[in-house]
Order: sequence, then C-alpha cells, then structure tokens
Amino acid sequence: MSLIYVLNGPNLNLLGKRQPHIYGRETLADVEVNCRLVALKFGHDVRFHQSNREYEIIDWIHEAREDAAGIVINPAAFTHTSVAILDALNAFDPPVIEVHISNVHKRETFRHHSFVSHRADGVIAGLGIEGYQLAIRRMASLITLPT
Ligand code: CA2
Repeated sequence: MSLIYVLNGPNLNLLGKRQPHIYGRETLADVEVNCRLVALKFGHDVRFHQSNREYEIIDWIHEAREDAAGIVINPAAFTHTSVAILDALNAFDPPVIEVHISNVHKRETFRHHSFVSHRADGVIAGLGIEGYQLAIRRMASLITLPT
C-alpha cells in the first residue's frame, strides 16, 4: 500500500458552500471521501489536507518527501502566485498531478498561468470534483508503472 497526498489550497474549505455555478455543490469532505474510495480500490491510502496558509502547504510537501508515493494538488489561488510551492514540489521526486475544479483557461487571464504546471506530471482542469478521482486513478497507474 502506498500513500498519496491530496493537498488543497486557500478557500477550498468553502467548496459546496459558495459559488456553486463555478465549483459545484459538493463539499471538500465529499472530495475526500471520493479520493479515499478510489485510492482504496487500487490498494492505496490518502493523506488529505486543506490550508489557507502557503507555509502549511509547503510543510506538507516537505513531509511528503518522507512517506508519499505521489502528490495530487489543487493549489487554488497559489497556483498563479507561488514560486515557493513550485520550489517545494521541485524537491519532491515522485509524481505530481495538478487538479483544478474549474476550467482555468476559460476564466480570467490571470488564471491561465500556473507556476505548479512547471513541475506537474499531469494537469486536470474543468472536470469538476471528478478531476480528483481521475488524478488518483492516474496516480495509481504511475505508482505501479516501472520507471
Ligand atoms: O478551479 C480550481 O480548482 C481553482 O484552483 C480554484 C481556486 C482558483 O483561485 C483557481 O484559479 C482555480 C479558488 C478556490 C476557491 O474555492 C471556492 C469554492 C467555493 C466558494 C468560494 C471559493
């Protein structure tokens, strides 16, 4: 059994509570349950976190260096601003998959650039919260694929 970190950035704690036209009606707790179910199907475990503080996300990425087989990350607004999160991910060797609930490319131009995409092995955007399950499924393949 491998451990997959699922990390969520600022304001995603409000998922399902505001702006349902953009982010849907399901909550982050629903996302966590879905991730755990898919991971379990492939025999893996999930460590699931959300923070509104950049340093906490960086600390979890550092922690993942010790025990994770991969990171699925929705950095939220830090996607577009954080060289620090990119630097932390660059110090993490296993696969990284970036997830966005909305299609960031269909939105304001400031959402079109992602620092995290410079490191991510794959990016999913615009598939709603299902994107997390697809990311876990892909992560399971990457974990078992010979390098
Ligand atoms: O589409 C995504 O998943 C985003 O990462 C979400 C971020 C946004 O800054 C990115 O450009 C795209 C925003 C997360 C805020 O989530 C909320 C959810 C419900 C209500 C309010 C905010």
